[in-house]
Amino acid sequence: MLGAGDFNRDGLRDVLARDAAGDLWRYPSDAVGGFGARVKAGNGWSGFTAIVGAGDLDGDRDWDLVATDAAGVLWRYPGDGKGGFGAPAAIGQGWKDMRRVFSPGDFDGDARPDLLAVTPTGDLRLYPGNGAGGYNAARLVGNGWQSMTWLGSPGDFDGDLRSDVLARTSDGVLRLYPGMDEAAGCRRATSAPDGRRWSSSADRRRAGRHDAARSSARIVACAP
Ligand SMILES: [Ca+2]
Ligand SMILES: [Ca+2]
Ligand SMILES: [Ca+2]
Ligand SMILES: [Ca+2]
Repeated sequence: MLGAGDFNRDGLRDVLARDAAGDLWRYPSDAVGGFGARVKAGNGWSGFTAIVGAGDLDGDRDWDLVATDAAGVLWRYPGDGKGGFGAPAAIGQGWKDMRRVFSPGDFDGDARPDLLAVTPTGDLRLYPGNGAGGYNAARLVGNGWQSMTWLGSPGDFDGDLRSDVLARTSDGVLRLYPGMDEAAGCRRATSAPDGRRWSSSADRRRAGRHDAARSSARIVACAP
């Protein structure tokens, strides 16, 4: 499984998966928690070391993919809004040894989707989407991330309108790393998930008090 996004513009998130032959398949959501029949989305994808649903990277309202190859080149595959992808464009290099590449969505709060990557030495780098199909220069937002056994994004989990990151530590603790405050950098993980905290986030979301949530955040670091 490679990432989710609405690649055919029906308003429902799809899932992409690559099979052993290098074919790319799209599994459309059936809107009731399952998937419809898979649809072939391309072939020749076997050479990529990472394939990531990147959000709408180029601003044309269709979901795009980014992929890294064995030579370390980062490619953008523009979604065509019909479940397929247009001709790729090389948008970066030096990605050969990244341990993990994923898109949390908009992590820094500028409404453009971003990319996060863990380097071989455990640095967590934020590549802010530039709204024009590429990424601005990376920002170091944490270190020590090589010890994480899983990384991903649940979207905006805490209701502050920024996408967040979930990480599982080597001792099995799941941590939520809230999306960045643009003015001050990255926030420390608040806690392992617990029911009370999540329900208070839901309450806050329902009340629409996003500004209060933001101003109460104390930004210190993204390091685990
Ligand atoms: Ca869809
Ligand atoms: Ca796009
Ligand atoms: Ca962003
Ligand atoms: Ca958030």
